[in-house]
Amino acid sequence: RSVAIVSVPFGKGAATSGAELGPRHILQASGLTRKLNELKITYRLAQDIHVPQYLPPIPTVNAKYLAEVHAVTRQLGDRVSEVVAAGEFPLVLGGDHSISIGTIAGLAEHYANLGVIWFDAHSDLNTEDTSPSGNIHGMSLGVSLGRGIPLLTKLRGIHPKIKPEHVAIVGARSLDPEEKAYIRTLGIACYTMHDIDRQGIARVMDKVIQHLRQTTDGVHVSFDIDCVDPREAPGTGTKVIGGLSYREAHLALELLYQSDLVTSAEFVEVNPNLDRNNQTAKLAVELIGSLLGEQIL
Ligand code: DIR
Ligand code: MN
Ligand code: MN
Ligand code: MN
Repeated sequence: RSVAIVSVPFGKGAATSGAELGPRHILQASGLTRKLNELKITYRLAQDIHVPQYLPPIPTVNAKYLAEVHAVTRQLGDRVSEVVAAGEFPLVLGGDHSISIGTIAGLAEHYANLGVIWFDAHSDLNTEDTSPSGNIHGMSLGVSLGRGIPLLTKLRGIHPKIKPEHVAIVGARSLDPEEKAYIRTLGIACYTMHDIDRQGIARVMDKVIQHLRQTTDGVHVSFDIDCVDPREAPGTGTKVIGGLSYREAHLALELLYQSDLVTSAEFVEVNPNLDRNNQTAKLAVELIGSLLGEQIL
């Protein structure tokens, strides 16, 4: 299937600026299109999402840059929906993780039972009331589950976008107290680093794949690069020690390719300002390769 690359140069959902430079670095400096050519994957660059310079602020309790996040995610929802309607595979390049609100809004129009694999050190399940930071990238999975700011949860009129039983979080190691409680209450599948240490990433991914195969009609991979250990992925805004190794991350995505389940993907939170020799942007390109079928032999 042909890939449509959607660049989202937006970083205001995160505390540290720089994620808005992610798409350019992943595409240009690190050669994503060269990789796709090598893999003989047909692709096109969809029109970039326009990030407005200034918008009048929307009054909120505790959600920074809500007007900007809303403008970006609304457009992104339109774009992703068009791409799916055209029969293409959406590959969204962030940007910070708040943009997933838009990606998933666009997908939800086409998949009534969308599965989401949320690779992340965090669970991004905060609301305005529970967020320690007010940064919307820490709320985006919650919003897609229908929890939080109505302006965002109601995007495209589908509410909620996804169901808790269709979500799997992989790589978690930094959860706020209310996020833990919410995961337990809703019974969201959350494979923490403890589970991965204990069972191995292959067994964890087998469980995720088996479950989603039986219950969903499409699977979105939302890959926050901070799920990978900071040794391999230093160029990201909220690093947490003790993450996925280089090979664990690749193996997870190689197994997803083999499963033939994945219908869309996004790679977010690459922050070139914090990177070393473009290591993290290069890692993102290699990981995209694994998800799209690159094999060692
Ligand atoms: C924290 C950090 N849980 C928050 N979240 C991050 O601000 O909500 N998400 N870094 O990516
Ligand atoms: Mn995240
Ligand atoms: Mn994260
Ligand atoms: Mn984040």
